Amino acid sequence: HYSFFPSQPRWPSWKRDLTYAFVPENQLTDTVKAVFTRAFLRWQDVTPLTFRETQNYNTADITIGFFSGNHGDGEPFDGILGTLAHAFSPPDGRLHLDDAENWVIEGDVSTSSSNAAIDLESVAVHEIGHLLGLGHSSVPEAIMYPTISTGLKKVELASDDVDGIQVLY
Ligand code: TQI
Ligand code: ZN
Ligand code: ZN
Repeated sequence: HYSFFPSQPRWPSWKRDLTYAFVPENQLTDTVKAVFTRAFLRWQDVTPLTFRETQNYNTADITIGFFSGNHGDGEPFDGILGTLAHAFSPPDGRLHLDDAENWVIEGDVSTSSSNAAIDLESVAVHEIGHLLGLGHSSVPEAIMYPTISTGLKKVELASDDVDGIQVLY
């Protein structure tokens, strides 16, 4: 079953059109950005929310970036595996990914699927769930289930994820 953060935070009802921006220093490729476009669409499809990229990092509701080790928010990354990414609950909007992981994008030959490969899109969909206010689910099929196998792609929302997000929005 789905869960929420304590006190059930969510984006306010007057803010249904959310903007997101990538950390400018990361200089991410269009391939990486497209992964997030797809991940946001999963949630947009089942809520009244919309997501749009903005170039204005300072005014974006949601910010996304890759960081390594200690990056200033008290939740340092730990190198390969362990913590892969984290996102803060609404209305914070920060989504951070561990730059040390072997991130893989399906169909992108420049990302290797060697050892400890982590599918970027799967993690993006999960972390956006946190950004929107979902905690973890006890349903193994759910995107918000707190385990993923290395090399596995899991990007389709389960009915449990949809039920949970539709309670919030
Ligand atoms: N990062 C944890 C996560 O996003 C951070 C975390 C731990 C957390 N406990 C939390 C976030 C409670 C919110 C509430 O779950 S992680 C997975 C999964 C991680 C894990 O790096 O361990 C995914 C990131 F679900 F597969 F285990 C992404 Cl998809
Ligand atoms: Zn962080
Ligand atoms: Zn999680």
